[in-house]
Amino acid sequence: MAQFEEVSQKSAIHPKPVGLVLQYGTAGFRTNSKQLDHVMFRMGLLATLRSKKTKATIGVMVTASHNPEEDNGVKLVDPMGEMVTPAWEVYATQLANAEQEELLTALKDVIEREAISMAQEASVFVGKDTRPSSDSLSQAVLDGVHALGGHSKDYGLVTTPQLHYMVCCQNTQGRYGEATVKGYYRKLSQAFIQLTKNVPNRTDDQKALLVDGANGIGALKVCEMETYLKNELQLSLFNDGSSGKLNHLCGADYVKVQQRAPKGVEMTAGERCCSYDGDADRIVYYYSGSAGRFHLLDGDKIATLISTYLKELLTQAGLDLQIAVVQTAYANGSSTQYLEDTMKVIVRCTKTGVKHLHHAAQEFDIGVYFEANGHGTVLFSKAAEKKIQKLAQDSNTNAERRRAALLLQNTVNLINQTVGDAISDMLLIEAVLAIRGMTVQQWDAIYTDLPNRQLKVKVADRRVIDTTDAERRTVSPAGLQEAIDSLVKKYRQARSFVRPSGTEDVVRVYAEADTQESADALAHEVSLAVY
Ligand code: 16G
Ligand code: ZN
Repeated sequence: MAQFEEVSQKSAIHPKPVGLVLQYGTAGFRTNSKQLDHVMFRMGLLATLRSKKTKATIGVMVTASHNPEEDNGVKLVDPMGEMVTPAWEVYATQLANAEQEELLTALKDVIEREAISMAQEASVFVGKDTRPSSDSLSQAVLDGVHALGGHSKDYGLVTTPQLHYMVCCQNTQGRYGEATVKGYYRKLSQAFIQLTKNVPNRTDDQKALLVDGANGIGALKVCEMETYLKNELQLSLFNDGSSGKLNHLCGADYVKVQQRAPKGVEMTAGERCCSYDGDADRIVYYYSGSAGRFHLLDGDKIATLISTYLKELLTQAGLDLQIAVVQTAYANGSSTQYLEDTMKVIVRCTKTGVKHLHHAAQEFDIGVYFEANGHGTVLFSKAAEKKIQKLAQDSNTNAERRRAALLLQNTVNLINQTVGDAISDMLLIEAVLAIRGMTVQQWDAIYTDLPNRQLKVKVADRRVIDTTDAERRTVSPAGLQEAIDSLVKKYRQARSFVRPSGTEDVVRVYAEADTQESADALAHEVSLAVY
């Protein structure tokens, strides 16, 4: 077939290094950018097949998120803007690892197994982050799409969540919004302005926010968006990419793991600051307290703020909708306790990785999900959205209920439900703080984090560690869990777990306890037990 000849010819321009083996991990392929050209071409092929199979537009994002600038990566986006379904992650790995002469066989194998009609049209949206390697790598993706006769739209530089949003808009015929970057800015900014316009006496201080753009795509995009916000938010942007290196000593991952302010951000006491990661799908907040102490507000604090706000609005609106918060094992024990015991919301724990949280959140009327590292969003079921909309439009409803319903409706519009989105989350947090008249310190004081420590351990083969119970317990190697249990018993309010990383060749250790010294000691002792 002519189509396959084209694939053969073009793949020769994107040859696979012999013997190189890569794995579609938690968030796609990720490694040094020099090893990825053939993977990109092949993901262009696979996205085209996925598009034919689903008869919908598929997304391909070229990014390595918070990883160093020299790395790159690629993730596939399914029709509703969600991460690609796990069965196709397996195909992605097979296709990426097929040696040059096996590529057509591997491709035909997918076509056969999925009974794909090659006559079906295909459409693929492509986006990329600001890494120097992203230009040529996204071109390789496009080459792959075209080699199989697919149509493409190249969005160029966009954040990961913007690309997810475009795919969802396209496949819902505009019901979710317009599939353009401007359409995204308009939808989010209008919702933000609607939410904040009736907040009395917002001072300039309350509108001011320091943003660390991690020297990445988020910095560029939040700048573009600023004019749409009509001064309702006054951003001071640091690490905007004009001089610093991507993710280097800055960005959400650095701030969360190091528990310190990023380089280059000049913050004065009490000022609200936030950091995005390299592709702007994560956000964390922080401020400098009295005596210059650094205070971090991570994904758990964000989930608490948002779920508290939503629960209050539901009560005011008199809407009987079930709200749940989805976390991972990394969620600080204090946050879980506060949500369950004080807030009385349902809390679920899933394995690490956005797709797991997203999936669990879909089971509720309203599912708020956040990883402690700042990746998260809120999902509303279709039925919940309808109820909210109906009440917001019901002129017979009393004023208080209607006001709450209108706030809920604008909140729905402000949220990017396809995936965690630093810009959308930032606007939501800013709106919630404004509406509730809260300072960052008051938000921080909702509960006090238990001191905690994360460590990485290099082992010969991390796959010998097998976990259960949403990664909170190990089942192998034999004896490890018992060892952890007995170490944990030595400390107060203590908890610890280990899990193999899905993105690096290491085992991760997490420990929390009543004091920082205890958390540090426990993490250290557990890491010794892992060897
Ligand atoms: C990826 C995941 C992130 C997760 C992290 C864990 C997505 C989009 N990203 O970055 O959610 O927290 O991996 O990494 O799913 P680890 O397995 O190395 O700890
Ligand atoms: Zn990211």
